[in-house]
Amino acid sequence: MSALVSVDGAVPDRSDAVVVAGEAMSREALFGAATALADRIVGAPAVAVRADASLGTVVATLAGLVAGVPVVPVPPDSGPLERAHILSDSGAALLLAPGPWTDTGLPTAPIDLAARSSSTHPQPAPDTTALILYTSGTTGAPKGVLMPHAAIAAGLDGLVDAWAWTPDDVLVHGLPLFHVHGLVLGVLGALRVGSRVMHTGRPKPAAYAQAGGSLYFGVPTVWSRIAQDPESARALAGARLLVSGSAPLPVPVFGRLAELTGHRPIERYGMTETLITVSTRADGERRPGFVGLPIAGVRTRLVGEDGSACAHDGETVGELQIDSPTLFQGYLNRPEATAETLTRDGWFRTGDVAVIDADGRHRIVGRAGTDLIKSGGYRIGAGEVEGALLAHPAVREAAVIGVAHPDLGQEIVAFVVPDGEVTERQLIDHVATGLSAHKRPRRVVFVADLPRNAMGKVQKKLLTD
Ligand code: MLC
Ligand code: AMP
Repeated sequence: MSALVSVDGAVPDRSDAVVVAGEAMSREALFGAATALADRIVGAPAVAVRADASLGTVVATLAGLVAGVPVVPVPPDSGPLERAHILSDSGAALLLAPGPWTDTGLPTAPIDLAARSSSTHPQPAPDTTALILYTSGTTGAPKGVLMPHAAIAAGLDGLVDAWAWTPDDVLVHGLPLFHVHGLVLGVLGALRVGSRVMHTGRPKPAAYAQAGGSLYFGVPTVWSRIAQDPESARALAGARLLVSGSAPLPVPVFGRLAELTGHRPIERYGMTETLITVSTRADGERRPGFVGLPIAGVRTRLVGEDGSACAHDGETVGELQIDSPTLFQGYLNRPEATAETLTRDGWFRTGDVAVIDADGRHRIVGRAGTDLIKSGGYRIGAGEVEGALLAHPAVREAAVIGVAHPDLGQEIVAFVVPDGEVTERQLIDHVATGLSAHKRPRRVVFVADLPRNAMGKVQKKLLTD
């Protein structure tokens, strides 16, 4: 059994301990099915999971944890290009999928929710890779973040402490099960704590309102949509804690939520590579625009452009760097990219710009570059979308930026120098045939040329302006 999550009888079980999109299972049944699958995959170098919002995804992920086999969650809407990259780069030997996905070239095994096994698997060592999470960088194809069992355990225990999360909680969310927020916090967190979890399928305001939970997770786009739906928002008044993360929560949304629900939301900050490192505490001050204090075991510092330490005065802006037991083990097959994320003394460079006040409260000001876009809480590399556009025969040049958007935080906008006849819709659809749906540009602006500096580099700042 995995030390990260287990059923040990200490937590009372029930038939609807885990509910995903209307399907329910007890913890015991879940672990029985996961162990049966673990029996079949044990010894594999890695397994890929078509990570749709289903109990199958939960069982398959647990099977990997139990067997000590790294799990690679694959976005169910990923286009053939992105999917082929993830499957070959990760070295997955098998694809676990609730339904057919025939074009992958990998052997596929179904996930049987009714199977049961009581075999005992040896506990994986703490440094065993639990998950390989694909995430976008500024350029090129997504990189596989190696996340070990011990980091996930440390990260979840820090949140349990910060949020006073107990087995009495009922966690509700509807986030994708292939990223840290939905999968690590939203599934493994609940299983580690022993709280019930109800996944709503999609994170619609009405579904959150009907769920009757105590602890709610959402990205800012979800909270912004709830804040615009007063009836759904008021239904959350009986909750214990509303938690926002993955992108900045706009201060007006914080205010509106507080007004309608009676709860000042908790905001927390993290990254795929670091898990959640900074959070407002349930028993602490909840200040709009701030993400709170480092969680237990995490150290943070701010570093200026000249490499010197910045004052923690609430005003001086620097790069946020992190030293934490929750850190990844590196990017799979990418030693140079991994080395670039670390300082000489071993701290992780987040690429986020922040201030810290005299009481240690953190405020994220923005990102250092323009090439990582956050749209609806999804991280999108401008370079990957540009590459997909350039593969179209009627595109000569392309530059992709994130533009401020009231609902999504940022929206993806592509500037394209055409080479022949092509429409905006054709280019948006072209991106979607290769990459995940959320990487599609919302808008394509056709231009005669792109603004470049003397070195020939595209000046994205001018495009944004
Ligand atoms: C989108 N649509 C488009 C389009 N883009 N149609 C045409 N052209 C385009 N360019 C379609 C969508 O497919 C959808 O259709 C409809 O438009 C509405 O899209 P949307 O506005 O994006 O809304 P929605 O699909 O409801 O998604 C919003 C959301 C989603 C918030 C639910 O973005 C989401 O799940 N975000 C969570 C991301 C996340 O988990 N991040 C965590 C990363 S981990 P249709 O037909 O489908 O309705 C991390 C660590 C940490 O960051 O700190 O947590
Ligand atoms: P991802 O790897 O998808 O988890 O994206 C990580 C990035 O999301 C971080 O580097 C931040 O830029 C952003 N992020 C996450 N949480 C917050 C937050 N609460 N406030 C501002 N930005 C955030």
